Amino acid sequence: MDGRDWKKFLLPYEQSVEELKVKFKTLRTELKSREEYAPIEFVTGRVKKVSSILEKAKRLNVPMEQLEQGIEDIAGIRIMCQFVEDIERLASLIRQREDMTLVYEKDYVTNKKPSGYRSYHMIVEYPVQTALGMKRVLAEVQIRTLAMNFWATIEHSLNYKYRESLPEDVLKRLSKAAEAAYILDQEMSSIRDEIVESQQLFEDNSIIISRV
Ligand code: 0O2
Repeated sequence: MDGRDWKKFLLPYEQSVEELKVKFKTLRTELKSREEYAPIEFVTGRVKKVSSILEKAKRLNVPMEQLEQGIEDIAGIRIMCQFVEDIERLASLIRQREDMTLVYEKDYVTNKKPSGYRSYHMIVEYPVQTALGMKRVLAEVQIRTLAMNFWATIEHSLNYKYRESLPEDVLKRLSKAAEAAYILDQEMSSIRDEIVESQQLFEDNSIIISRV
């Protein structure tokens, strides 16, 4: 594929990422305005870089004509939550949606990766309306806490720098940091009710102040 072909190939993925970001951001706003607790802190999304698609295809032995089925995270959505409990609540909201179909789930929250990585992955099929008609694309929705995201972001950038051959001492520190992030999540969960109540009070107060 040349540059123009890649551009065309990635169009439905770009559109899907944009639409899915809007949908999850809207879900957050809607839950908040119903005065319900929203298990979403913030949402990001990206389309995988061509070099990264090719690298993964090579690693998984996916032929070029099977990229659409073989690489499941070309369209990627990341949803950050405050508490570990929010992950399951959000996953169940996603399972109930009628605008996307769940294909399968990978639970790296209970089963962390050897690297220390923790996150909940849901592979969904999303029907996107293009100028040429409807196209079903695969998208990966990653759900994680703020602490898990902090760790994964740092580890990802270090891996990028060292090209996956991290020095031993950095690996050890990362492993300790993953443990610290896990403990932080547990501590926050243990005072979850107090935190949620105080955040709601703060929001109610801000509404009263902005109305005055
Ligand atoms: P990009 O393009 O840089 O955003 P695999 O990729 O095959 O090793 P697996 O189990 O198939 O792993 O994972 P999956 O569900 O395909 O998800 C891959 C993505 O999950 C990665 O995208 C990361 O976003 C995240 N991820 C998985 N493992 C780790 C890890 O050990 N550390 C960090 N920081 N992130 C991880 P890419 O490949 O980074 O894509």
